[in-house]
Amino acid sequence: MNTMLNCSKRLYCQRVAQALRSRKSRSQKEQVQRFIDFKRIKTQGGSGGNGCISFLHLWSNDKAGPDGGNGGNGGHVILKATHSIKDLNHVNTVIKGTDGVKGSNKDCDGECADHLIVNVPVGTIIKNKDGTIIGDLDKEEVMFVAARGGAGGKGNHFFTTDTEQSPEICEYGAQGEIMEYTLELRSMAHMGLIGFPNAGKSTLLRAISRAKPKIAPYPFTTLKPHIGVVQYEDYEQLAVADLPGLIPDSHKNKGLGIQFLKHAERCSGLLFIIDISTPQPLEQLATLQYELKSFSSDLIQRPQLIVANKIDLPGAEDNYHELKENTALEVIPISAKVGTNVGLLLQRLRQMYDNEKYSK
Ligand SMILES: Nc1nc2c(ncn2[C@@H]2O[C@H](COP(=O)(O)OP(=O)(O)OP(=O)(O)O)[C@@H](O)[C@H]2O)c(=O)[nH]1
Ligand SMILES: [Mg+2]
Repeated sequence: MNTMLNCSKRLYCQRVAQALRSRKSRSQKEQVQRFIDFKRIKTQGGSGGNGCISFLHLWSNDKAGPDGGNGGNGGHVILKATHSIKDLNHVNTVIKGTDGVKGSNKDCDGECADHLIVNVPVGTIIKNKDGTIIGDLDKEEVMFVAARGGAGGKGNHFFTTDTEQSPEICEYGAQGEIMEYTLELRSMAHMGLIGFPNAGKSTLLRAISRAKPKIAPYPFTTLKPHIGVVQYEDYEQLAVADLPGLIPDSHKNKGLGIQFLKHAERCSGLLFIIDISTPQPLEQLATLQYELKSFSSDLIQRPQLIVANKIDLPGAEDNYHELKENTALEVIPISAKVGTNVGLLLQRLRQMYDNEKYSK
């Protein structure tokens, strides 16, 4: 415990903003909000309105000529980047644009449909069916036309010529484009919690934020990422992602595999959560690092910190010393369940975040 105290003393000497713990009680609602950072969507532009065939009859002139109006154009489906939303939860998997209105008699053209604007978070990457990146919405208000609406059909008035004074033809409105895309978020959180199933990742996220991931003593409780926000006294906010558990050979797509590692790729820093109550913590850490390295060499270069969780359990102290002595990275012993050293961890997180921010 001496090392723990020294570590905390050193940190408290440097002035770091304190993390705020919310005093407001957690909502009692059962529904849990998951964070969606990847979605396949199908978009269809609105169809154009049909043209009209009509001939005008007046009291003075029974054959006053063709007066069929044109149909209106169908609306496009447009994706627009905005800071006001954070994930792809609300984006429907099938998005259909509005149809144009058909033309009518007395040369009335149908109304063109409004474009359908779907908001997506800033940092959304758009890939086509082959996986090629075709759009990157990296700034507020940048738009991407995901499917064009069809043009409106011409009415019979349009087809009147010198030789054909009463055409009985018109056009159908064109169908809107049908496209398929994959939407992905470039960045999901500042820190990602990486660990084996049951290491206590969800318990830690609950302890430091208002997020409500399910906690249970069996593996793979968490199947989709959850994001929690840590608030600091200087109003800075740090997003932490609770990711599904990783198992050996994940990079070969075992367990939740590649899907999991893709979530990890969208976090700027990595927090390795080791269950320190189980023997051979070094092996746990080596496996986690090997999996990340095998997936992407860039991933393992990100800022990282080791969290030795469950320090309250018997035997944990010895395992902690074994881990600490054999790794060059900083190890912080905590108990997410009891709350030991959680404040210190939050300070350390803030330091890492500040270092990253100011080094850019
Ligand atoms: N004694 C003790 N138990 C803990 C601690 N942290 C978590 N646990 C317990 O460990 C079990 C697993 O915790 P979770 O938070 O669900 O683990 P997880 O890493 O999110 O697991 P997956 O979602 O399956 O990957 C639960 O029964 C927790 O109560 C701790 O610091 N001390
Ligand atoms: Mg979990």
